[in-house]
Amino acid sequence: MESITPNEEPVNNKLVESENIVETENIVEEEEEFHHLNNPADGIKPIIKKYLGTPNHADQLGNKFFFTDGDAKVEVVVVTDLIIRVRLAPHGVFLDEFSYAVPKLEHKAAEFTLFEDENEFRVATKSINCHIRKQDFFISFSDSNSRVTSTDAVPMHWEENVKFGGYYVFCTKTCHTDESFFGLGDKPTEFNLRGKRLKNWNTDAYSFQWNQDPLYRSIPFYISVNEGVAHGIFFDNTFKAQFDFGAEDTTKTSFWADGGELQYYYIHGPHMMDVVKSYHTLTGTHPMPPLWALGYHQCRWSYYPESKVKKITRGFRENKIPCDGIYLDIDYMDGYRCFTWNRKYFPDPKKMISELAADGFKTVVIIDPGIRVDDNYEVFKQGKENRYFCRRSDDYFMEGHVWPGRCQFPDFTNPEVRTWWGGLFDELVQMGVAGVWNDMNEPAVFGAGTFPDDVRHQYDGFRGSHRKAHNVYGMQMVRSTYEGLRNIMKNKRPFTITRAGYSGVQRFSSVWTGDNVASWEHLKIGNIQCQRLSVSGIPFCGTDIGGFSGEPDGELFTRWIQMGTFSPFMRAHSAGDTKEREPWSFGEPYTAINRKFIELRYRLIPYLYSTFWEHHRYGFPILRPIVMHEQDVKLNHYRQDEFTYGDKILVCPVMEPGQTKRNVYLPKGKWFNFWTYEILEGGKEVTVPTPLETMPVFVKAGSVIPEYPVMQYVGQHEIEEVKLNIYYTDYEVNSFLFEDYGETFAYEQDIYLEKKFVVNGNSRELSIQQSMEGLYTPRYEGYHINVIGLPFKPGKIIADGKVVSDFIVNPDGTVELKFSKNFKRIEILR
Ligand code: MIG
Repeated sequence: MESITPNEEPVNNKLVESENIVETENIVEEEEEFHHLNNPADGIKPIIKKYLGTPNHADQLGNKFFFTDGDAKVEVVVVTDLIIRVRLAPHGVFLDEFSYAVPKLEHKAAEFTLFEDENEFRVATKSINCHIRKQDFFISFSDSNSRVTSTDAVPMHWEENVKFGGYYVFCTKTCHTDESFFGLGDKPTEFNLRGKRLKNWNTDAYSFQWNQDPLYRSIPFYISVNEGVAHGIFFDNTFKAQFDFGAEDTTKTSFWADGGELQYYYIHGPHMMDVVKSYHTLTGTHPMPPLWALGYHQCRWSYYPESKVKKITRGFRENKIPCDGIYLDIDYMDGYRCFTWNRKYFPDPKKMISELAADGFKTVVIIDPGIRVDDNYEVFKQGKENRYFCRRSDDYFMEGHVWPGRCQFPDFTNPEVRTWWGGLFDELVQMGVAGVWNDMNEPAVFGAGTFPDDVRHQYDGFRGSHRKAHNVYGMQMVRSTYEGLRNIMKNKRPFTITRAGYSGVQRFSSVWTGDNVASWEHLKIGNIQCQRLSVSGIPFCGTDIGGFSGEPDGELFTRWIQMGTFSPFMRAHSAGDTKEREPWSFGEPYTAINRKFIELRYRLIPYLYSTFWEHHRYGFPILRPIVMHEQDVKLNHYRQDEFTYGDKILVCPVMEPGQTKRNVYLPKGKWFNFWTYEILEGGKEVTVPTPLETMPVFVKAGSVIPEYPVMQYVGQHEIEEVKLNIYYTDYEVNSFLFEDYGETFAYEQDIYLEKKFVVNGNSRELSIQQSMEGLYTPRYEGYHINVIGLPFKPGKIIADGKVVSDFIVNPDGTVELKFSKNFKRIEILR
């Protein structure tokens, strides 16, 4: 009989059957009693969704609770006080526990209890409840104030996937009128996902467009905000999956996958920030990047030969535009064979890389997954000998065409392959390569798009076809890269960047948003994507500044540099068939403005680095959308232009040509215009002039913003003093400064310094207190303190009990003084 379920979509593409669920079950029972003796095909029932029945039983095993309707089983695991995991086994058999996203499931909840009454079972932690309704197996969650945050609209269900020999698995929850949705990684659509249906299947999406779906990454994690309360759902299933946020039916939110388990984590808020932090406790955070990686990176497809690379790097130094990273795209290789060099273009790569390094440039090289089938090529030979490449299910190696021609592909889901691959970087590292760029790892295959479904993967011993491994392939590739580099580079932090990824990829890599286009629309898309990636657990992200394909004019390029200054990752990149695309390529006034902003990037490195620490250590994102600051204001659920960079700096990129002013929303509180020091009251929109040489940047009152002197690259010279910009406040505000070696893993042994500043003031005085924790001692001795926005003329300054007579009051009212980096308290008095 011909399959009635098409390959792509469940046959019942409607998420919710119109017929009553109970009735469906009756039909099933009746039919089961009837036996066709002569024509078995007559007895085949149409494929329909099956729903959980009624829970008749509960068992407890430690922090795990099991409920069953007699056949299907549901497991409820208390992970922390705020996180509960739910799993469904349609016929009572759970899969082995294994997840690439959650390396180790911690059991941190101290208290949890199972309650039962006539209506429900209830698993309760100190802060949340998971209710299992007896009448219909509806699962819902509530907080300790009995406020229900999430509830099933129909019981969890499944449908036979005959092409797979397993089940599509579904979960459908109630979607409230005012509910908004955020997250899901890199989707190029409105920031608020309400009303959208989206798919997760890593895809090479050259010149993608607004609303195109899916793109390169699969992050099955979303945050709901309803009536001011947030919760998250992390659907840890690597199969092709979909999410529907009230698109098909405005009253329902669903997520489902083509196979695998229905397994999700409910993550309680009540604040969006709490949800993101908890998501990071499951999937991990980004390690501290090498400090240089926070600088500016220059890329192109491709800079070659060596003389061209040198011309570009010289261009930066001659134009006095800071730059740290220089990239070699695929043409550096010999016939696109990974781990080889085209010796005609690069006769002595080691020498070139060390010369670049002497001039402050770190070389990053691209490495793709496709390995050319070529018995004279060492990497292929090793992979073939050891059977490291992916096999089809009929047991021959899977082949596909990519840049090198006919290729086979390492199975990065095999730990042995990852170790081997990681070791291959040895020579590149010995040559001085500082970072690796992983591309095409969706995986992309010319023509076919990606691997066939039947390709087998080792999946860390848990076995998988490509259906299951596809979305994690890229993540495991960059994991292998990162772990290999880390091993080889010993105590030095590697830099990695990947195109594809799955939840948890942030433990191993930064990402860029892929092949965007040089258009104003793409500037907007990139702005949204970076904010979205940030709340989806991927902090170190950026766009191809200028747009990968097409030609930006000077204005668009400059506006993009401005936005990129406030992207966690800042890299310009362009396709091979485009015109020169360096920050000086457009002439004046663009070059000067680009320089000013890239310099600003470098000045703010200690601020960005401290924010990175907040991410790494505490799970805060680097970019924070407005809704994350004020989720209780419904209008903020739709703001997607402005965002904060860390906690203290608010920016709004200019994303229209010729725009001379624009409105910017400032959250409640007082803000300083970064350029003019004008003080503005937040909680409303303000109109800001936006001539090309500037963009809206605001600093929260009371902030201490640390600044490094402008250098042409990180570490160009020893820092003699750190500037602290202190913005006046009349309420107490805390700021942080994180310092360490900037390139080693000593921070894992607590060798770092975490400084805390507390600023407070009134009409007569301003005080700044500093406290420190940690074992690191920076080499500079003093601070250059710059106090902004004092409402009085300072008469006296007292630092650690002593009068400071040496200070300057500038015409703009700022006050400057120098003092020891070890100060405890400075008071500025009228
Ligand atoms: O098929 O390596 O997104 O950044 O320059 C194109 C060449 C392959 C796609 C990447 C792009 C890179 C390009 N790559």
